[in-house]
Order: sequence, then C-alpha cells, then structure tokens
Amino acid sequence: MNDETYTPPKVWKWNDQDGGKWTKINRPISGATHEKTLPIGKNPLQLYSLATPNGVKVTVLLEELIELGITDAEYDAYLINIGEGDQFGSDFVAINPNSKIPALLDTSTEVPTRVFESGAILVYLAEKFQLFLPTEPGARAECMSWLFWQMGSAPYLGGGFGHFYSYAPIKIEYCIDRFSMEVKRQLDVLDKNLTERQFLCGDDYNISDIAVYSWYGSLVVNTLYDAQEFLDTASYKNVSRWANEIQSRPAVLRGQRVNKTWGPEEEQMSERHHADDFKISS
Ligand SMILES: N[C@@H](CCC(=O)N[C@@H](CS)C(=O)NCC(=O)O)C(=O)O
Repeated sequence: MNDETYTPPKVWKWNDQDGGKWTKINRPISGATHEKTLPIGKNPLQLYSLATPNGVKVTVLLEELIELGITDAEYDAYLINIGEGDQFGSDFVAINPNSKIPALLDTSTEVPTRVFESGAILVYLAEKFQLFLPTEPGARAECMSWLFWQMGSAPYLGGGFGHFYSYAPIKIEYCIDRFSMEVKRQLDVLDKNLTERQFLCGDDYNISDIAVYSWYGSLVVNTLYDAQEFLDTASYKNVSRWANEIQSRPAVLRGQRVNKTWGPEEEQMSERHHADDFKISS
C-alpha cells in the first residue's frame, strides 16, 4: 500500500489484507455470519455492548438513572466482543441490523422493543424515564441539537482522527492533518459553547453531555487515543473544566467500567447484572 502512487481502479475490489487493527472484522457486506443466541437476564433492560465511547454513553445514562433510584432502569449488560465478530451473530443482528454496539432490548414492553444507534438509545431511555431530556420545546431542541452534533461529528474523531492516528498500519500525514484540523475545530466549537455554560445546554446536565463527554471528554481527559498532547487539548479550557466535572460523577465512573475488558483489572467488568456487581469487583 503506497498512498502517493495509488490510482483507483475502475471498480473497487475488497482487499481484506490491509485494514489495520480492524482488518479481521471489516467487510463490505452486512448481515449475520453465524447463528448465535444471545443470553437474556432477569432485568427489564438487556444491553449488548462494549465499553467503547458509543457503548459507554448508554451505561453512563443507565447508571445515572439507577443513581436516582429508578429501579426499572436495572439492566443486564452482556459483552459483545467486536474484535471477535460477535456483532455478526444472528441474535445480535436481529436487534441491530447495522452490526454495531450498543444494542438494547427492552423486555418490559408488551412486545420486546429493540433499539439500536447509541443516540436513539439515549433518547429512548430518557423519554421512557422522563429524565435527562428537557421537555420544554426550546430546551429540548437545544439538547437534541448537541446530541445530533455528537452523532454527526464523532465519526471524524473516531473513524477519521482515531483511525489514522492510532490504528492505521502506516502513519499518513495527509489523513492525520485533515482529521486533526477537524477535531480541533470541533473542540473549539465545544469550548466556545461552554464559555458561559456549565453544561452543554446551560445549567442542567442531560443526555447531550453524556453523549459528547463519551467522545470529546474522554479525548481531553486522555482516556482516548492518548492524543492529549498532540492535539493540545489543555488549551480548550472550558472543555477540560466540563470534562473533569463529568468525569468525577459516580455514575460516570461506574458506566465506564461496564463491558470493559482492557486496562487495569480493577476497572474491568465484562458483564453487569446488578448494582452490587460494582461492590463485589472493586
Ligand atoms: N452510530 C453508531 C456507531 C456504533 C459503532 O460504531 N460501534 C462500534 C464500536 S464503537 C462497533 O460496534 N464496531 C464494530 C464494527 O464496525 O464491526 C452508534 O452511535 O451506535
């Protein structure tokens, strides 16, 4: 592979040899590759996920709900190992035809409700429990705006910057430059918004903070891509202040551990079934 001399052929062909870290799982087709039954636990909500930023969004919200005493938000979190291709198992694909974590099954409804896409899961849970999503139309629009901002922006951070800075088999200056510039522009958007606001929408913490924190907060507290210095994230002072405040919330600390199978052992928790799981394993 040489990016300087590459001339695209008339018709693109799948070359499964050079996709970097995710070579094993990337494919140009969708759908299940194998039959696989998913476990279903006793709690109302069944989550199939992994502690990546998209997965953590959901476990943080669930832990915030449980922190407030909402017992109907109790959940079983099962591990989907995307490096091993669990997202292509038949039961998982039936919940998320897009084969990506997180995926949620609400077994408390008359017919079980499937929800995929992390943003949709946040809205579903926030509406179900009427928490962390304002109901006044103007405030709700602001919350939705930042939530959708995250959904639209993070692929440049993850699939763009993160891929080329951390995972690609070779470091390509053109790609790293392009996505560093965009990520820094995004951090500046957040920083300006947070100049006079404690949280993204003002005084109240809501699902947009949870979603944006999982990506951009993790980036600035340096738990994502180890790029704090490279991107000079400390210069985004308002984002850093906001991220540190969110990072210290007990529910956030718990949510980040669920379905985590890497890092220090005391931070790992491959499955979660009960609030006491944290006490036992810590
Ligand atoms: N837009 C989706 C993105 C989810 C996503 O990209 N999940 C990644 C992990 S962070 C995944 O499951 N990747 C597996 C794969 O691409 O096969 C969401 O927000 O839920």
